[in-house]
Amino acid sequence: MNKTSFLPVDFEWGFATAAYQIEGAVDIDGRGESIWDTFCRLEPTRTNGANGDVACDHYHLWEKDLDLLTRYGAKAYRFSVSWSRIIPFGGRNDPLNEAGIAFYNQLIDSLVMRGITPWLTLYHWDLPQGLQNRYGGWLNVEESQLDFERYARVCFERFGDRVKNWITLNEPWIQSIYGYSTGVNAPGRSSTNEQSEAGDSSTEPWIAGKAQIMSHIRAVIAYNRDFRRQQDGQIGISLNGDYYEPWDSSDSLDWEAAEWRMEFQIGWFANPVFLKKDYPECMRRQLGLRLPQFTHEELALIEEAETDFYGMNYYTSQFARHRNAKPLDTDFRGNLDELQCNREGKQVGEESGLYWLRSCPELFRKHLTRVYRLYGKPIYVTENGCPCPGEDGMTCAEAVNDPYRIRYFESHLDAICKSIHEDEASIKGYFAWALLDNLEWSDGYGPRFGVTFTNYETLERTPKQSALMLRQMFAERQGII
Ligand code: LGS
Repeated sequence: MNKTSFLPVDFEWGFATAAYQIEGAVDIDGRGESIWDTFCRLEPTRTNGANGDVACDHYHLWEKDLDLLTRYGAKAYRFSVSWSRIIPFGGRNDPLNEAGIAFYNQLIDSLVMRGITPWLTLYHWDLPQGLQNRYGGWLNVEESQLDFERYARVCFERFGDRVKNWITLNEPWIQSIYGYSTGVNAPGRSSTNEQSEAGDSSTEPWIAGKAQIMSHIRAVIAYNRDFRRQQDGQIGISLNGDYYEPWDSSDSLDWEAAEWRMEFQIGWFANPVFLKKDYPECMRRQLGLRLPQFTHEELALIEEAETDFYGMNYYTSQFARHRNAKPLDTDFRGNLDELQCNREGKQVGEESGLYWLRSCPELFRKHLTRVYRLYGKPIYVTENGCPCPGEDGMTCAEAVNDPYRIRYFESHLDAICKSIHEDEASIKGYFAWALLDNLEWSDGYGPRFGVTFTNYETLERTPKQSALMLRQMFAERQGII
């Protein structure tokens, strides 16, 4: 094995999932409703008729899923907690649900007994419907951050003796933009999409973004002040982000557009969280006061909150082409077009089973290195994966043979190694998305991201080749075999 393909022995690796995508059992043991239950029920066409009522029934079959992790040799497992299982109505004065807490306690106990490190995401998009009803959920910055802090504290108190790795929020960008601009995710608000609830896409995404930033900040402060000394863990946030190259590499405006695109996607959250400063300049310039300001008190909290790591969710990359016309009020990209071809007609990466996802490991390397240089925190890749071409319609026997996914993983691990060895980035872990095929949000059960095939009729799980190959790849790279 080439010297630059090595990964340190303590490099963390495993598989990831999220509660609503796998658990099912939505009305069992006192769980309260979440905005995703409502979203799927009210307008089933928005999710291809799918919902999370059963999903992979992980709530009942969790031991089988942990058996898979053991079989795959995973060192770690990233999962999310459903807020409304812990606090059915969600609020800081609402009662706890001991049965929900017990579910996660047994899961965590079993992981620890198996020697698998739990990585717990507090929020993966399933806001309690109670908070949506009570005050509009993420649109109420003041209330939502206090309720999130209380929820986080309950999790630190009840799970923190065994959980040492915390991710506050998953992809606040997607929650804000898909939930409040395009309306394709819960709570499905948009001023442009006719299928959605009427919302104001020129302001709401930016408010929802601020509510999540402040929620993260408060959870981090709570951890650092009251739990860190005793529990000795780490806490971070998972941000999505594609890498953007200029559409015309000889045009400085396209270079600028590519940079702005990444600022609108990543800097939006990473500036306050990691650099402890205001939103990126280009956002303020385009959005003006539609982008909410931070008050002095909020800036003091931002200053205090020390976040330990950057969780990176990465799938694909694109080209950015600047626009000359004045941006629409609903524009959230930075006034540019996103394209899969550059000016010379060169396509970005290699096609996968989803039109928006093209495999671009070289650009992943650039992305890792850029993020490390800008924000200076250790990176854990908290999601990376793909569906294979044609996998959507395959039988189990066909799908378990997944060389495309194996190559995707291998080439993305190569990119990580290059970024570590040649670009000196600090990258400390990798989670493949996903442990098993699951509910792909508004795309329903079509796209299969799992390393395990899920039969949605029988709920049977069958390992794909990539699951076992990943174990092999890490063993080789970590010098274990
Ligand atoms: O399953 C989700 C994966 C799959 O692809 C996971 O829950 C999320 O955290 C994450 O967002 N995931 C994901 N992201 C890529 C989203 C790009 C969507 C582009 C659609 C273009 C119309």
